[in-house]
Amino acid sequence: MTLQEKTPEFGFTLHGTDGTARLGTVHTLHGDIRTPAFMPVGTVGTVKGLYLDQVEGTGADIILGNTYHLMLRPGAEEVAKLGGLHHFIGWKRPILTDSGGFQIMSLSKIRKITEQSAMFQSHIDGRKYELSPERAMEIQRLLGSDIQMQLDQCIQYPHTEKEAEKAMQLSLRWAERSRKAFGRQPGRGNFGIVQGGINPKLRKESAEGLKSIGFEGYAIGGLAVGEGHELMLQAIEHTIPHLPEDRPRYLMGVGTPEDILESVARGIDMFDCVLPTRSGRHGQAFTRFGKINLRNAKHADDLRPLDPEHPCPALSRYSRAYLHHLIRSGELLGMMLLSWANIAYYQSLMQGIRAAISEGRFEDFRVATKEQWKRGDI
Ligand code: PRF
Repeated sequence: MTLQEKTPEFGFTLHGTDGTARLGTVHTLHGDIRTPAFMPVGTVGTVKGLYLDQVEGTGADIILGNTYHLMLRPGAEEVAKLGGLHHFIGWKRPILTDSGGFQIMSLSKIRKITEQSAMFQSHIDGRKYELSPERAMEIQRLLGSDIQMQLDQCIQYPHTEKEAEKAMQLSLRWAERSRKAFGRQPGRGNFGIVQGGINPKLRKESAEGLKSIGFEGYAIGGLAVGEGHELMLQAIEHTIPHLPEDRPRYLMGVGTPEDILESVARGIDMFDCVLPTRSGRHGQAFTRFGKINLRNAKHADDLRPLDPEHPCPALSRYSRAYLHHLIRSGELLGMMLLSWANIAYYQSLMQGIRAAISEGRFEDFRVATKEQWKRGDI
């Protein structure tokens, strides 16, 4: 008798709610993702400065990769030839890939958006590329990612209502084409992306349009692009009621620990952001006691670790004086330790959030966590 393994279905289980905060699990081909989840960003196939063992050790269930970067180098067909992104980088758990829409806006030089596609010049060597919704999905299929994002158009803030409407409508038409191109991929999911700037009417129209196409999950895009914390939270509040309850909700490119806490309170399940790794490389630590800038001279003689009680050595083993010295000296180890510390802190924050929701004390947790950030450790 041969044992045949059944391909796991992609899906979402909502275990419970506490107010509008949700506790769930996303099921994928490469395993489960506990939500609310923070996804460390592994843009070019590496969470910058961290070994995968460290990423795993912090409790991350999923990492993110980027269509834009990987299509330029080493190329989607090349990654496929090497056995797919999981095999290439040695990560066995779920991977989400972004579609490229946002990176074209923020990174590439010349770009031209037409109904058909986005044309852009590589930020690496200036070569010209075309990315259509169909090609964005093809690339993500070649990479073998577990969650594949539709191609969308994200605009900057401030914007006019007309610009927001135009980008939202184009994103909706691209959503339909992306969905068709995704086809059927057992164990993998395709997420639509809500656009519409900060306009409630446009957000509603976008969410309802995506819902009628039907996706395995729904992302909120076009935020954290300069509008600020309060307007971002309002836009989330205007979007959430129009999204289905039985699908995961992903807030793209967000954010600070406070953004995450407040967005979870409003019903978001998934997050990604370069902030913990990028600011780690610049000497900034996120901790239970708030932000600590290790470049600051006041840490030069401070023998305390960032957080003596944290299980991650990056937070509990190395003194602030040493971290200060490493960062001031431009040492690789300083950047690596702070990136590790920040991802570890973010994951412990998510674990704390999940425990609090599961025990029905999320509101107390939210208030106490923010108070601790404000109080610091002195
Ligand atoms: N669209 C896509 N990726 C994104 C965004 C978006 O709007 C954002 C916005 N914060 C981050 N990453 N495709």
